[in-house]
Amino acid sequence: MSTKVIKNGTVVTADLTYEADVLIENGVITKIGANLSGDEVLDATGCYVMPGGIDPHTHLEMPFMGTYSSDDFETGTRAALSGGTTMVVDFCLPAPGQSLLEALQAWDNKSTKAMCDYSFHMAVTWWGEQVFNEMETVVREKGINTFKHFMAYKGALMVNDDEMYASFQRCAELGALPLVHAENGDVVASLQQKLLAEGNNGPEAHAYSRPPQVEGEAANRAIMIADMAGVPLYIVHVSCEEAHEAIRRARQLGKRVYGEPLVQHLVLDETEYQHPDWDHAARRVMSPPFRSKQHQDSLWAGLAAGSLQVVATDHCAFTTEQKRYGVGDFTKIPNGTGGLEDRLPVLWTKGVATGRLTMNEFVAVTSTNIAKIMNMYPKKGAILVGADADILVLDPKAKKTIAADTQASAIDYNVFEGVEVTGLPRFVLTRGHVAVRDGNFEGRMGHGRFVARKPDQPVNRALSTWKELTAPRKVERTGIPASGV
Ligand code: DUC
Ligand code: ZN
Ligand code: ZN
Ligand code: ZN
Repeated sequence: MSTKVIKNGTVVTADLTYEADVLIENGVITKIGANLSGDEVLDATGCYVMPGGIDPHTHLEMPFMGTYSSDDFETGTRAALSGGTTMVVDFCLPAPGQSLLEALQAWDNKSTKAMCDYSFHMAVTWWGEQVFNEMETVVREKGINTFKHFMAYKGALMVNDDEMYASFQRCAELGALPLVHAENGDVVASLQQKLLAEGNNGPEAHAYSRPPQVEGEAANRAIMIADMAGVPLYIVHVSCEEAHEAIRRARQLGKRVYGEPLVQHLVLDETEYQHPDWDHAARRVMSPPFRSKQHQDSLWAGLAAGSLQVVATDHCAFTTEQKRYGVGDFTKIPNGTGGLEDRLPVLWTKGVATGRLTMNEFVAVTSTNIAKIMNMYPKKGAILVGADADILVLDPKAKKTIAADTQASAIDYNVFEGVEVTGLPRFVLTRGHVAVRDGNFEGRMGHGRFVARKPDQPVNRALSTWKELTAPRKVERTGIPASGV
């Protein structure tokens, strides 16, 4: 069996930085140390050898808002690998009323094209006995331990509080982790109608219809509901101080609540929606929308302080033609932006190169923390003997200007167009196979495998807050007043 060795690099993990060679056999790291040799040498002189990025939030070939997101498992995972991300966790989205297992079959079929490893979250888009029962199969037989709940998209994907509470309790029983898209869908729907009635139909109105308060309210509500269900909680795409504040406060009280900002929200702001070009603004329509600088500062601070743990993309790419479904009515612009290829270089440039994040924090928020929260550490997210050889060799001196013309994604623009980035992959390995070599793509369609994730990691078994498990006491009364009238 042929071996590979990554030589002369500096290993950077979530907690250590040191010089070492890394030996790979059969897709797994088998030795880390000085002067290792192997059949093939990958020279990492001047580079950092890190766990490949994990993007815990993608929507590939997903039916949504009357169309399908345009990156599929081929172009999406090609984009991922091109930018140093070696695993994605995609959302399996049953239509309301559809069987979870049937939806999962569709996702299994689509994902056979994947070039890197992948896993799924299951969305709970409706509630009933069938969902309750199928959740157990999803966890125990299908290797999925995370369930997503939309608190927005009223009349489509949204679940109400009673459904969310029931599903959270089910997650607690199964040792699974609930995820929420936290926005108050009722308030959003009513703001949308008001804005349209006032003649505000352009893409800027999308942002006005989803102010930070709708996110802050929903984040607080989800945290309290999780607390009552006795389950930890993961809040996706945290974009504002109001939601971050709710997470901070919950964590300070001992609740296991995790927050995931997106690289887009860290770097791009609400002025994008004021652009005179309709296409420019519409291409940036996503939910939650981009915010002001003050919110960006809050998110950066949260990553440094540890109150926010993960940086994702919510990669849900639509072409300009698809965005134009919303000409004359902003509520019909398909929500979503790309970012899979750009997440690591943009976060390195705007985070590590500016001093806002250390290199170790960079690895933690782009890979290791995600692997731990999602129960796949240390198979993923680690440079350790026995870990999968999903490795990014990052050259901190390599530079490029982000441009749609040269990207792997299947869409015709890039929200980071013109941003100059440093810190690019010299090599990217997916389970030991070289997918990027000196900037050239060598990935293979169908190489990716599904990563099953178990429930009941200790952190997921813990109650949201510590409680002594005693049954509530029913009070026996002798004197019962006669009913009135
Ligand atoms: N937000 C988006 O912008 N797109 C996909 C789904 C979501 O919640
Ligand atoms: Zn969402
Ligand atoms: Zn423009
Ligand atoms: Zn999403």
